[in-house]
Amino acid sequence: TSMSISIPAAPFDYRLAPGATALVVIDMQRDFIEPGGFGASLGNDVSLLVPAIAPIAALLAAWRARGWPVVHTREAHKADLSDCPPAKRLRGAPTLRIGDPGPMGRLLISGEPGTEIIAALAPQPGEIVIDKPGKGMFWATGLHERLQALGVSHLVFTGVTTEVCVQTSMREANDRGYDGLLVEDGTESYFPAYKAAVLEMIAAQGAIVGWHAPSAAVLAALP
Ligand code: TIU
Repeated sequence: TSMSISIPAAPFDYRLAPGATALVVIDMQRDFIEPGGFGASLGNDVSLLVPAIAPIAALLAAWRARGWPVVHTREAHKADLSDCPPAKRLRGAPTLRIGDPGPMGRLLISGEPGTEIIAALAPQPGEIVIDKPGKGMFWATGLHERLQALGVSHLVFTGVTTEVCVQTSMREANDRGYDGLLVEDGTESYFPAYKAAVLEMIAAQGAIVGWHAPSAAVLAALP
């Protein structure tokens, strides 16, 4: 493999391993970004997530041009809900629960229109696409083994929402030995203050969970 490259990041430069760094796009599915999905059912303003789309598209183009690994995730359960713990389904007071029929099909169920990744970020052949029953991308997905088989050691994170599925996935990755970088403008939350807090938290104490940098810094550094 080639030499690592340096990206200006917080709390200090991130060393990216060309070819061994996967771009991770978390849950950019209609359920979170479009009206009538799971995110809206929880009472959220889904338009807050839209600004992440263009930076992610630019990063996808860069990774595809280099033939580097790309991972897309969807938060999606089996149709019989056997992988959805009641504790998850019953939490909160949503207008619709996981598995209930909504305007885009059954909420957070694999294969339903709402769980489709938005057209602007549609996966291409050869990219890893996983349906995950948890907030984190490693729980019950087999993803770690697939990334290990590809020799992936570094993960560049994008997607939604920052403090729920992105942060959980980044922490899961950290515990499995990956070096993770969160792209500041490639992630959004329904709660801007939570996004800001996550950026501070992950990089605190000497990158205790990982790094963060804007997409422009990542793109400018790529060989
Ligand atoms: N509710 C919320 O902010 N997020 C989720 O439920 N899932 C993801 O973050 N993908």
